[in-house]
Amino acid sequence: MSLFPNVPKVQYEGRGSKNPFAFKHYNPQEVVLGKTMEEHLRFAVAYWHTFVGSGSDPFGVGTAVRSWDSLSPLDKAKARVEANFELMEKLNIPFYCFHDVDVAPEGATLAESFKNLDTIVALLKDHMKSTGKKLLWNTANLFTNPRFVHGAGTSNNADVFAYSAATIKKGLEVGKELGAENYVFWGGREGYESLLNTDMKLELDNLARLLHMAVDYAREIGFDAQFLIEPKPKEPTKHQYDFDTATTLAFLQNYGLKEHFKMNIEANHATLAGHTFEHELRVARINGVLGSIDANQGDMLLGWDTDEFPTDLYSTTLAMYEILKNGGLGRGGVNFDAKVRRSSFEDEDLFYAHIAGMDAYARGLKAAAKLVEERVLDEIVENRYRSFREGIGADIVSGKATLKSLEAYALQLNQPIKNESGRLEQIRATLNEIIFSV
Ligand code: XUL
Ligand code: CO
Repeated sequence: MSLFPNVPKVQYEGRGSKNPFAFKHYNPQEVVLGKTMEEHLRFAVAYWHTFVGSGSDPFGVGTAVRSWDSLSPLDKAKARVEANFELMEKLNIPFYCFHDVDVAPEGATLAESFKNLDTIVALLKDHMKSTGKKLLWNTANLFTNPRFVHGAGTSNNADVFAYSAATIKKGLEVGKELGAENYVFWGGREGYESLLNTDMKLELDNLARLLHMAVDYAREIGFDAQFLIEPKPKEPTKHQYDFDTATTLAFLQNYGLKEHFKMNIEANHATLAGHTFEHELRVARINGVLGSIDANQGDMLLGWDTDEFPTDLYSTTLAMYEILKNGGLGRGGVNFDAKVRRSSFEDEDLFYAHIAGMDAYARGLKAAAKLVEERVLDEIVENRYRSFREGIGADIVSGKATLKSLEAYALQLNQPIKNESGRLEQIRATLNEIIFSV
């Protein structure tokens, strides 16, 4: 029985198609720079937004109208599994991602929660087997329940730390059971409200202890997923420890965890941290830790995580540029950590939203491939830094230069020192031409 009877299978019809249930740019088998679009993009559905999200906000209850709304918690969970695989099939999306509590209702005890999870995981496994769909990543929700009021791994309460550890242990077992390609850690409440009552050093040490335990346990059970850590500066906590990529990287290095983790970079988290998405991707890329992305976009007029479906072609182009320069995302993918607007409450909107996001990333990929192929930015950057390839610049780069030799050089320089224009307006015009040509 179909849960989305009004939605046909979505196919690629190409530019100019007026069919709202068709891709205009995402053509899975089209080859771009030697790989198919499907291989480049590895799209994933975010279970929480798509099947659990209701459209509620701090001022209003949910608006979404779903066929499973009136069912009991466990039947609702089962209906959502059906909905997940039908939506993935109709949209030709190969992967999905979930938190434990997205797929199965929490019980009164931890043991009961595990039991509910086991029931749904068995169902997910059956569907994965019959459809060939895969799990990009799973994670443990250590932020919604009131027990996490003071944090999870960074709680002041050791019982909460133990509960969190048990939940992660189960998450790793579930990941192994379902063949997850990655496992995500997002520290939703791993931060603080005020330093007045916070032992920052103990909290950070404990967070590292918990992550080391997870690394050890995954090894013990033979779960070989890529571990990902997802930075976010704030919300729900006022200050979150995994503020941005650079901060998270320093934490991982400080605690001997860097070799075990890569980053899951989310566009809206980047902008909340005062960065662009491409900045976060660049920092991850040049440090060898770009693992996966949560594809969405924020609203620059609002100061919170609006998790909109990505439609900004500038952003998807520059994101895909970083990803191509990274040699791809490896075992990672493009997870739509995005929700339909509260006013888009019909089932069909879930499909239109994914089509919009997939087409925006396909266009971003095509434009980025052109930038790479034609070496547009490479040439600009190479030319801009050419002074470091000869003379004194080459001495600096090779390590031959010292403060003394640089002083001798600087003393005989003609003044004023000559600089060249950065040509930013011209570069942006070129970028416009490329984005709108694909
Ligand atoms: C929250 C967020 C999470 C993580 C997974 O802002 O992005 O959904 O992606 O816990
Ligand atoms: Co996310």
